[in-house]
Amino acid sequence: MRKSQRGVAIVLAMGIVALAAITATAIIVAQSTWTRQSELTADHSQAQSLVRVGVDWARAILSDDRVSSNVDHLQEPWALRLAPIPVENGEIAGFIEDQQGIFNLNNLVSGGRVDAFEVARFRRLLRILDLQDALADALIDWIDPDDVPSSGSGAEDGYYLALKSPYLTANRPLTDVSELALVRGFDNKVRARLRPFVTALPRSTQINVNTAPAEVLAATFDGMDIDAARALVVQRDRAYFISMADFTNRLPRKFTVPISGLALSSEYFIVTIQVAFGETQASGTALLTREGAGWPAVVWQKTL
Ligand SMILES: [Ca+2]
Ligand SMILES: [Ca+2]
Repeated sequence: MRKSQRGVAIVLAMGIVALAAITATAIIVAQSTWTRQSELTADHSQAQSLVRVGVDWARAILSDDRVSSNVDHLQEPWALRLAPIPVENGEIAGFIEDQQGIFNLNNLVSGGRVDAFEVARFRRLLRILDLQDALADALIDWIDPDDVPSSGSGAEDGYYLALKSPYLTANRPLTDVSELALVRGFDNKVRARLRPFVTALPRSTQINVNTAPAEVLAATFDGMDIDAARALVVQRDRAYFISMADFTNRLPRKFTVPISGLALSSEYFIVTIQVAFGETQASGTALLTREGAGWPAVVWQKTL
């Protein structure tokens, strides 16, 4: 067994032991209930417990990964999508997604100031996705601390207060990408197009060139077209970048990039867990960070 496979096996074993313990509790709870309604409620709370077990399981995988490597790439165990694991009376499935391979919208404003370099990257991403450039202005205004519209297509309190259901501009970093729904111009269609390529992290972050999709790579590097970025992704997925020198050496000829703002590893990940238990289902997502020593921390968690 390869080292990475052994790692997965150990983590899986840990997860299954934890699942077995929770399932045993669930059965006792189920046996002690009399009505169908209370059975369903018990099932649902057990399903939610399994979601929390899944999140802890992701934390274990990410912790294990940090011990075994300095780089983060898509062939590592954390990036594998596992088939649903059967547990007594149900099953649990989940996956982990790196959040530094995609564009962090909170990079647009850093320390209260608009970051022109990051704004240029976001405008390129909008262009690559065939979206309106004006979206960048509205989003900058939503995040920046002042109340001055950044251009004719920007939007501060004046715009939002004039809506049928008025509200105020956040004037602070996004807590989650779902907040985009409140920002001028970010309708369902725009958000669906943008969603796979953007995130909202609690601080400015670097782009991990080992996990970024072609669209994000092309947006990150001024002058790199989408075809060149796709070619780079194809060869990267055969052999990940082991160092920044390795990355720059493998760029198309005559192409130089500023290395600032780039990384080969990641500190932020989102885990998604889906559980079926008895006749109920539960799901949850959590933003995890590996910043600092110790067990990966949960920045936020949502359970349904
Ligand atoms: Ca790693
Ligand atoms: Ca503002």
